[in-house]
Amino acid sequence: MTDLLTNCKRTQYSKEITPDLNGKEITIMGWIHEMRDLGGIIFVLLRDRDGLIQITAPSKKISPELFADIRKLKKESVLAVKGMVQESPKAPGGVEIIPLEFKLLNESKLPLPLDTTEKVRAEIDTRLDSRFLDLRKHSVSAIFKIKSRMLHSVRVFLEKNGFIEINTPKLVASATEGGTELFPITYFEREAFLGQSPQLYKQMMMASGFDQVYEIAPIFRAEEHDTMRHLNEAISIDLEASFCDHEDVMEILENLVSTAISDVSEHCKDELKTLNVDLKIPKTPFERIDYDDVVDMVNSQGVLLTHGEDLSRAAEKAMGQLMEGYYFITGWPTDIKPFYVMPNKDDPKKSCAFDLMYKDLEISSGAMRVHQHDLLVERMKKKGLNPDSFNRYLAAFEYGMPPHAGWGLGAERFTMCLTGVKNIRETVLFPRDRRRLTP
Ligand code: AMO
Repeated sequence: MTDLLTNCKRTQYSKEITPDLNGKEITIMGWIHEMRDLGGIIFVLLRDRDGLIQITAPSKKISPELFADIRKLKKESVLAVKGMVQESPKAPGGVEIIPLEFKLLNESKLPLPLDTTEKVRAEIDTRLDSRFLDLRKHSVSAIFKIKSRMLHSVRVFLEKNGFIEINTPKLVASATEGGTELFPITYFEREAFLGQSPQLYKQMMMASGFDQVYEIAPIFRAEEHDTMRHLNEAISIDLEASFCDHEDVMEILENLVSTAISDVSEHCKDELKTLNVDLKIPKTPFERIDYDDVVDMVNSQGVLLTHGEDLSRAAEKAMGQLMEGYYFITGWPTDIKPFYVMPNKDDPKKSCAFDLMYKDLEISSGAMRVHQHDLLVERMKKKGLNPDSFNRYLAAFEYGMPPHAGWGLGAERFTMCLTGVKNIRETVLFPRDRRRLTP
């Protein structure tokens, strides 16, 4: 082991170094963001997770050896700097550090595959190829701090409301959301699939009497299309609740969304500022628009939507033109929703399914579920599915399945709403799409 960190511990992050520490000795650690050598004075901008701090090395104030060593430093190398805080209105944050000594913890190779100072823009593919470097940019890491806070507040909200976190298998035997989006894998002697939704398991947990459950986990979808809204691996925030109908879980969803937004706007001020986002906390209840009215609204925009069809991208965009913030689409035709969705009892052609939209983006879908065994079998057959391949799931409906409802909320799509980014890949550390399996 090296003794690089012996007697060398970080005392502060950059953003904790404020003018009131004037004259104090501190130790900071980070990467060299930029170097400016003006001959008699060298400025080193050091970057850590939360910000930048200026190290000012004037030849007249520090030893010639230290000055010469600083001059040799290279961009993006990792440093520990011990120095004296000095108030300086001209420096970023109103302070600078006069170095007393430093340790070069690791040197960076040059040239860099991309510019971490964001002066030179790089294409998304170049950025994703060198994602570890791309993530050093504060405008990129801000997205993940917001995503992290959102997931934290979702957990806190659900725990406060009596939900139990569950973990369900991701290696599964059958489809839930329609067969074409499955990734087949070899499971010993058999074929299996990567789970596209915890749907069947979260429903079975209702038969187990867990009452209210949630799961935050990956879903895998073999989406053929290369779009700004689709990933092949995404994180789904899934919820299921017993003795509830679709109206009940829509209320939970809108409260969760507005609580998370309010929490992010309170705790991620710096990140939102970095991203230039003015986050508005939406008022609840969100507007509910019936599918029949959506058809009329879309058609009124000159985009053709035939009754009974799912929304095309053009139809979503037409809705986005008309709707500002968050809204639900309810009363979906039963025929275009999965087998587990409960038909409306007064008008079975319509269902108890809903989507939550933000402008033109679907961020969640859910429904009251069919809890009656025979109706479920009938629905499967109608969808061309073989009930025999679902026998373990169906058994859960024969021995006391309570009425229940739930939804799935895409963590990345919700993060797009919070951060204003247009490409969903921006919200994933290492995205998986049709063309990308590394890094
Ligand atoms: P659905 O298939 O609509 O419903 O998925 C729910 C939400 O998950 C997100 N999502 C995706 N995000 C990025 N890339 C993808 N390929 C992708 N696929 C889905 C979206 C979407 O709204 N079992 C039902 C949920 C339920 O009824 O409880 C389901 O999976 O934000």
